[in-house]
Amino acid sequence: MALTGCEVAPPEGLAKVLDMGWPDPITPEGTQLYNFWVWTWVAAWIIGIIMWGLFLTVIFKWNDKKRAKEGAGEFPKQLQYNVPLELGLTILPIIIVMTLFFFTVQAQTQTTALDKDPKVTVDVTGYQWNWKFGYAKVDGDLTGTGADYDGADAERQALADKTKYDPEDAHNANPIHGYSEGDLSYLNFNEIETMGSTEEIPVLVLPTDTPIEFRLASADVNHAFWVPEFLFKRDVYAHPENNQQQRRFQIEKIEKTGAFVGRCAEMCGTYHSMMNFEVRAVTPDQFRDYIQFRTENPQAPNSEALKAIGEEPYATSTHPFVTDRVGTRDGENVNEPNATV
Ligand SMILES: [Cu+2]
Repeated sequence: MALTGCEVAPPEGLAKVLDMGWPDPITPEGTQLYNFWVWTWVAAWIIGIIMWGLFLTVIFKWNDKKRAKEGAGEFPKQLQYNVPLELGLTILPIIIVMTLFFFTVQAQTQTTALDKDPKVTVDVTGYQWNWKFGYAKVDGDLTGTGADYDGADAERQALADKTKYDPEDAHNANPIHGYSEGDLSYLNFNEIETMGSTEEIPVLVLPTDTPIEFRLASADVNHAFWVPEFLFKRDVYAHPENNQQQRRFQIEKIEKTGAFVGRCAEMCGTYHSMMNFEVRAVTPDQFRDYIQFRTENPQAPNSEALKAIGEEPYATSTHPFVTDRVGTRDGENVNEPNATV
């Protein structure tokens, strides 16, 4: 067990042991959850060591064999009905549970709070088995023009809204609380979108040091949006509101630039494990150039926009997978990064 924690040089090494494999967080919310996790383990270890110590002391100091050897009587001195001790052993666990509860609520409240005044709002659509990202709103100081950017695609949204009801003369019209089974009106559509494919991992470009809102929805089954470095995941539902799910969550900021892998964390079918994406955190200046490039070049793919701001054009934290069944039988299921097929 000790050897599995190979990186042991303090202080980073010690943190690696205490965080039990959690990645280093890149958001304030992640840091809060990280600290909660580590300190819960510290408290658990302290209590565990005390309890094991007591068990072992009792087992070895006052066991029957040892007492027989010492020529002591059959029973040791009986110490039941010690009221202060029993009161203490009742109150102490209550204090421990209350302390854990307090820090749980604190971390959870900060993580799920929707008062972070987002400057960028991203629509995330999960589907079997990939992701689509779109920019719904970008604040004026991040657009390059000074004006707020509204990225909703009114035309496609209007088309989606039309799917809400079946024509009344259809067979079994409007079966779900009056809505059509094929209702897609809850999905969000954007002018600038980044869509994953079998050949290309979708790269979601986001600025650092900026509050960001994510709005999640699934086009089919349940998925979950998970960036390990956020130390947070949220289920992605179809009809989130009807399913009593909060589709929005916010982060105060991403604290450093870089490429961070994202994954689907809800078993969603055959290629669930290949449903990866990448968050590419860039500086606010780069992000401004990126949004400008994509609004001015609506036909250009995401990779070109990334190249234009001096970034790697394709995902660097993960790679696409071959998803045809024939090709995966020999275990060679890794695509050449970004090979064109
Ligand atoms: Cu999924």
